[in-house]
Amino acid sequence: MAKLLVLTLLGLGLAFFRDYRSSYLARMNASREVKSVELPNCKLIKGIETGAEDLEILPNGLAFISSGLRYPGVKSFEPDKPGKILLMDLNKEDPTVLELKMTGSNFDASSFNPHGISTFTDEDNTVYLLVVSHPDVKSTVELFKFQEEEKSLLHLKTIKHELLPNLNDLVAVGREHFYATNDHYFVDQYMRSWELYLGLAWSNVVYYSPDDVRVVASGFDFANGISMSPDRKYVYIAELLAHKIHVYEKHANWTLTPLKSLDCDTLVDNISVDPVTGDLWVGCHPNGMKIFSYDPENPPGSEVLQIQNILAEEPKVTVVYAEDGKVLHGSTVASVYKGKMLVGTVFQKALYCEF
Ligand SMILES: *[C@@H]1O[C@H](CO)[C@@H](O)[C@H](O)[C@H]1NC(C)=O
Ligand SMILES: CC(=O)N[C@H]1CO[C@H](CO)[C@@H](O)[C@@H]1O
Repeated sequence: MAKLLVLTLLGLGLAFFRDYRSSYLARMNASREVKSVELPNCKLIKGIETGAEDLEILPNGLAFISSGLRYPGVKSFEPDKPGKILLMDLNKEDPTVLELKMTGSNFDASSFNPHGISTFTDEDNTVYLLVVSHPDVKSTVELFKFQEEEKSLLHLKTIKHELLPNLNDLVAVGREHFYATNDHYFVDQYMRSWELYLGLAWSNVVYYSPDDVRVVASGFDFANGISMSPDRKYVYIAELLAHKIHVYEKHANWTLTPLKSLDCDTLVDNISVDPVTGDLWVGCHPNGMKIFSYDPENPPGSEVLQIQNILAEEPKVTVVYAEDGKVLHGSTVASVYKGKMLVGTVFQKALYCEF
């Protein structure tokens, strides 16, 4: 009898883990093949070899690129070097990147570990750059003022808060005012893997302003990229491991209410919104498993989706670019400006394309 009980318990335990394992593989979309979609006029950007995890293009064609992310469990080609912010002028023919100097008396550039970024332009046309950073595996938002003449970023402030424990990305609505995703990846080594493995969906979205901070959406299986419609009425959130883009309605009191979600066949990372057309451009991982266990012989693939009319009953989803990782390992973000497109990756290169 006791033996039977032990066997039953063992069986139940195995079944439990088998279920979780298969759901884990499905969430990671472990075995999807990538059908290649090529673009004719693309080239790798010189000077980007350690990732371009996030990027944002200003309406005037200047692009900010965050490079050199060190993320536990994910490959880094320069694990001992601090990250940096690069600038690229997409109005130039054959644009190149330039590393922005970072200044400010209270800023420690040696522990800078940039992740998601967002800009805010005020009435005087001053551009502020907000950067999620992970100094010593913690999470902060670093606020910089962009000084175009000097090609530098003046550090103004470090923002930390107990409701911002493990940040991924943010979208600025003011100078010190944003929505941010906590992917819940940076809890600790042990919990991180179990949460990811079991799909506990502890990830959330937080509204931050200097005098009001609150969780405005929760229960995500790894909330990743966050962005906003050009009319600022809707917030878009990418739920990486559920393969979904969520649309939330934003209210005057900054609360968010869910409006709809769109299923994608891929792990959705960063979302950028074309300020002219309102289309969403999404950097995706067709095979999430390969991101977390890097093998140069079998690298993670890349995929870029364009989503038109997201509010319509049947939005139009186009795979603009896809390949098996020979060119780009694990695309995280894509953004467009006047017939040009930039595609970034977690830890490797970036691509510049002309349509
Ligand atoms: C915020 O505004 C929405 C829409 O007007 C309303 O439904 C909600 O109750 C408000 N929430 C709070 C906390 O004020
Ligand atoms: C393991 C797994 O769930 N793989 C899926 C990845 O996505 C493709 C396309 O949607 C599915 O056909 C696979 O079954």
